[in-house]
This record gives sequence, structure tokens and C-alpha cells, in this order.
Amino acid sequence: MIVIHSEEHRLQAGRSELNDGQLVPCYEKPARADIVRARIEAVGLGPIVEPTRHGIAPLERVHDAGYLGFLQTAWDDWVAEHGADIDALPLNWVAPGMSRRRVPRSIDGRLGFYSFDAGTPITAGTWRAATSAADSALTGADRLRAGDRSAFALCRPPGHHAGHAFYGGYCFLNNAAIAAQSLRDGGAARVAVLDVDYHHGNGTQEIFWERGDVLFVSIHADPADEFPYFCGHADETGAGVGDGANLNLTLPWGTDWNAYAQALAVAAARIREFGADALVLSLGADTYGGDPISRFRLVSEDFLRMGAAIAGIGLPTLFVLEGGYAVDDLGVNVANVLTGFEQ
Ligand code: Q9C
Ligand code: ZN
Repeated sequence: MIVIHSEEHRLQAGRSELNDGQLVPCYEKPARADIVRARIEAVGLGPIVEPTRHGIAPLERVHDAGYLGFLQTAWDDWVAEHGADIDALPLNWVAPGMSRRRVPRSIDGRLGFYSFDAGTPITAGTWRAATSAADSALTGADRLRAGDRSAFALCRPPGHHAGHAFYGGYCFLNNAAIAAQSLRDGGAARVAVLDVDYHHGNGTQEIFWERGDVLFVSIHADPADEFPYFCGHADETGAGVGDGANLNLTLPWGTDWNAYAQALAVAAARIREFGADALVLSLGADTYGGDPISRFRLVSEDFLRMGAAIAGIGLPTLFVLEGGYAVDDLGVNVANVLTGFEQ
């Protein structure tokens, strides 16, 4: 399968994130994409091509224009206030009952307004890296439209935690949602998004919450225990014409392949029943037992089985890279899903 990849991913290289009460080196770092690329080349998965630039219009199909404008200038505004030696991190958020009527003027106020965690630094290259990732996903969608059975957007920063007007969870632009919307706009009547990242894809859920034409299915750690904590529960099924087009399959800490495979079978059955024309696969490999911030127990061979199960859905499939922080094994785990799909 064709692999779409831009070197501009490395422009997102945050120094630190707030985790367990301290600033620690960012888990979401350029080495992640480098090791995936190296493994893709080693196994000869397919040609690696540059994304084509798609501009801002397909981003505005999914994200708020004010939010996109904020993201474009956030770093310059931060530097004007605080200098360039520190990454931009938010410190204040609204709690329920507090007003959100106005967008604050100061950069510190706006960072809090448009975010939901302190783990997602904005840096000098964030906007360029994030748009390169969206362009990779959009180029992959173009390939499906041209008739390819599959494509892989090897991109970072990831996207599935980013909503219509917010960033967080290392995500700024929702690459998978942007690609799914592009497939709809290109003529697919129904599109499914399956999210196998360890964390709930809260941004994708929010974007398609009231949509009956895009099915969102996510398999993830129970948000009662795990990030993003406030959504991803099984009783969240969508609203309006989208009621029933959102499926959350939650699993406990310690989940191994046996239990995971059962959830994957439920997800596959729901996607087949939905009658989608294409599948966007949010591919996080942080379900791996060796992941430093996650608590599932998949082993590397399980990712081959995961790929085979995804192939069994029988749809043209665009894989979009999300999380996975056990960097040394990330290349093998991600490539295993893709080779498992192709076999
Ligand atoms: N103590 C993705 O996988 N912080 N994002 C976790 C753990 C946020 C993960 C802190 C994790 C976000 C794309
Ligand atoms: Zn994740």
C-alpha cells in the first residue's frame, strides 16, 4: 500500500508536557515517525510519497475558523508575551458554570479557551507540522477515491483528540476526521471511522456527534479510569440524526488480545451493518503492553491479527497514525497492522 509521509512532522518537537505533577519530556516526539518509516522501508510495504498541499478549505470543513486562526498565530503571540525559550502550555480552563461567551484577548487566555489539557505544547513549528499531517491524511483520501484498496498516512502530530474548536492529547488538527469528511465530499455516501488507539477518540466523536452519514466506532480504555476521562463511555451514542452512529467499546486496564479481539469483532460487525463506502482507521499502537503511558497488554504479534480483522471488514481503508509511545517497538507494531491487513 502507498505510504504518505512528510518530513515536516519533525517541526512539532515539544520540550515538555505536564504529567503526574511534573514537566517531563514529550512522549509524542519526532522519533516516533522515524522508527515507523524505517520499519515500513525494511518490510517494503510500499512506496513512500510526499503529501500534496490541500490548503485550508478541507480543514474548515471540520474545524472552527476562529480556532484555525488561533492555531496559526498562537506561537507568535506566545513569543511576543513570553519569549521563544519556553513552549506554549495553557494553565486555566473553564469549569461547568463559568462563562465561555468571549474569546479572551491574551494568548494565555486563548490557550486555555481552545484546549483541554496541559500535555500538548504549541511550538514554533506546530502549525506547519499539523498541516503536513492533515495533508498526508487528505492525500490518502485522494488515493482511495482514485481506487486504491488502502493507504497509510504516516503522520504526526496525531489528531483524534482534536475537536471542532479545541486541541489536546498531543493533537491539533483531526487528521482522520478531515480525511473522512474529504471522502464524503468526494462522493462517498457513508464513511466509517474505526479508532483503535488506546485512548478514546473524543475529538472525532465530537465532530461527527450529530452526523448520521459518518459512523464513529472507538475501542479504548474505560474513561472512568483513563484519559480523556470525560467522554468515551458506552452510553454515548450520538444525537439527532446521528443517534446510533457513535459506538464506544470500553475495556479495562490489563486488557489482552483475547478480550480485545471480541471488541474488535463487535466493531467490525457494526461497521459492516452500517454499509459504509470507505473506512478511516485511526491507528494508535498504544494498546501495546510496553507502552509507557498506557495499560493494555497487546504483544507485537497481536497487531498482525488486528490488521487481518480490519481487512475482514472488507472496505477500502485509509490508515492514519495516532498514538503509540513505546518508540523502540512502534515501527514493528504499526507495520504489523498494515502487513496483517495485506495478507
Ligand atoms: N499519565 C494520543 O495517544 N496524557 N494521545 C496522558 C498519562 C495524555 C494520548 C497522561 C495522553 C494523550 C494521540
Ligand atoms: Zn492514544
